[in-house]
Amino acid sequence: MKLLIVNGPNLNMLGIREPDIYGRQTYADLCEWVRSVCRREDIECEIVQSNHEGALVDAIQGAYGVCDGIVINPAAYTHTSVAILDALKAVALPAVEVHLSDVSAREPFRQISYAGMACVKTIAGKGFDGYEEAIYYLKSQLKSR
Ligand code: CA2
Repeated sequence: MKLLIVNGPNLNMLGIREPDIYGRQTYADLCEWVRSVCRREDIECEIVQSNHEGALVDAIQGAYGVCDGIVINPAAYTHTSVAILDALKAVALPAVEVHLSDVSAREPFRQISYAGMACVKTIAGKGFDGYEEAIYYLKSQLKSR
């Protein structure tokens, strides 16, 4: 089983600013956490982070025929990107949307999620643990197919 983990703009800045919202751990810590969960679950993973919408679309398209599922935190593109929504629909892989913060309790502009419209589940407000929950969820869904 192989999962693509996609992280959007500014997530590479984790731990540097806004620790009250996103915590003090860095992006490298997040990648290590995801890798350790996947190792434990015997899942192969590829982790991609980009600040560029097209690069995120390319990464999602690249999962077609290669990965079994996608965990995606599109960051700010969550709330703006029809291109990422279309890419998720195009590859038609089971995808779980993850947000570190509880977007439902934040600004009105964060209440819309385009990517979420193509996802089987959304997990928000659980920090790094949200990625673990997403990986477990996809594993259980994929195993029961
Ligand atoms: O809560 C999340 O995971 C978000 O996807 C994070 C995005 C935000 O735009 C979404 O609404 C919710 C922001 C990514 C990280 O932004 C940083 C900003 C300052 C310092 C460090 C990271």
